[in-house]
Amino acid sequence: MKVAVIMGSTSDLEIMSQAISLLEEFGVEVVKRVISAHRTPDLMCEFAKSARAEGIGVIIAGAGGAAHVAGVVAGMTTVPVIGIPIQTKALGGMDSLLSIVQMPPGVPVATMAINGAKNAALYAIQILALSDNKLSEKLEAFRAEQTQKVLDATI
Ligand code: RP5
Repeated sequence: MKVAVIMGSTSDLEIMSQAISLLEEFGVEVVKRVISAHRTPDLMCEFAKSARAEGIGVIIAGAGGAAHVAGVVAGMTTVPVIGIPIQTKALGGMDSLLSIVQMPPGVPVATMAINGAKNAALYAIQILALSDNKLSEKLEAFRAEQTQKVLDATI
C-alpha cells in the first residue's frame, strides 16, 4: 500500500520532506501532492474521493494557518488521515494545530505535534505494518537502533 503525503503549499515542503524521506527509507511508495483546501478545493475533493481506489493506505496532510486540508480530506474518505500542523510565523503553529486537532466526533484525524513530520511517517508505517511483516521487521530494527543510540550516548 502507498502513503500519500499532501501539503497546502510548496512552502510546507521543508517540513513535509522529512516525512517523505523517512517513508522512502522504509521502502514505502509515496504519492506526493500540493493540495490546498482553499486554493484547489476541487483537486482536494478529487484526490480524497479516489484515494482508496488508488491504493493509498494512509494520507499524511500538512498545512499551516487555517489548516483545513486534513480535516476536509478525512470527511471524504475512510482512509486514515494523519495531520501535521505546520509552524507559522504569526502564531507559531498554534493556529495550524487548533485547525486540525478539534475534529467533530465521527471524522477522526490523527494530529501530530507542530512540525511533527517524522512521527507522522512512523505512525503511517505502523499502520501499514499491521498487515506487512517486512515493514514490521524494519520498524523493530529502527526502534532497536534508536534504543541502542541512547544506551551508547556519553555525556
Ligand atoms: C497554507 O498556508 C499552507 O499549508 C502554508 O502552510 C500556508 C502558507 O502558504 P503560502 O502562502 O506559503 O503558499 O495553505
